[in-house]
Amino acid sequence: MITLFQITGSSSFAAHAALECAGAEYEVVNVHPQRRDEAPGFADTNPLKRVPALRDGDVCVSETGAVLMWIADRFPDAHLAPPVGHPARADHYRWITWCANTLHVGWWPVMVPRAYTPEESAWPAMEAQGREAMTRHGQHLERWLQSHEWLAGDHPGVSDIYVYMIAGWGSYYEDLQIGGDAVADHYARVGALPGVARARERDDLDERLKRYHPDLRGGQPL
Ligand SMILES: N[C@@H](CCC(=O)N[C@@H](CS)C(=O)NCC(=O)O)C(=O)O
Repeated sequence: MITLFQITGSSSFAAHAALECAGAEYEVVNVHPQRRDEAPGFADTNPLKRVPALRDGDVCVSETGAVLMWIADRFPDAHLAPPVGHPARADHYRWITWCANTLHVGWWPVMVPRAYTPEESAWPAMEAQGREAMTRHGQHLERWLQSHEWLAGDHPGVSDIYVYMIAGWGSYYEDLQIGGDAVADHYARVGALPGVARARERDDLDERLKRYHPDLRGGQPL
């Protein structure tokens, strides 16, 4: 049995959506963000106590990109990644890695500048630089999606789901859009996948990835 440790509406959403798209049998353990020690098995699965973390038999996987690649390889019939050796496999590796090392972390100066410095006066400049960087990353994505339906190969895959989640967080900011029409169309295509729609519902998220109940995680008050 696969166990996904998650915090609803957080970075674990992509893993949840990938498991749904894969048709996997799995259970979720809802981790309370402020009481992470209470989730049985969580610290053993990811000593950093960050989500997503996945246990698959004796295997423990954490880090969003790694979890997504694990799920894609574990369920090859779901075509969530081009096969090993296929030229599009290179795009799969590239986009997953880019999401993990650029797009995902690109949000942090915008969302949590205080994590970088306690100097409150520096936060606005940090946020402004972060927004500029996110705009550039959106342009990079836009260029690729202007000529590609999916990020890697002919099927929607885990790299599409990762980008969907990270670009979707742009809806928290009315004045910051990631990419242009091609990214928006891709967002709509990925969001319409039945597995993604089911995960959204289970994570209590609307179509813009906003929480219906911002003060709840896994049904529990924050
Ligand atoms: N690099 C990690 C980041 C995941 C992450 O930031 N998870 C958040 C929830 S959105 C978390 O658990 N943060 C707690 C912490 O960093 O201590 C990944 O890609 O999985």
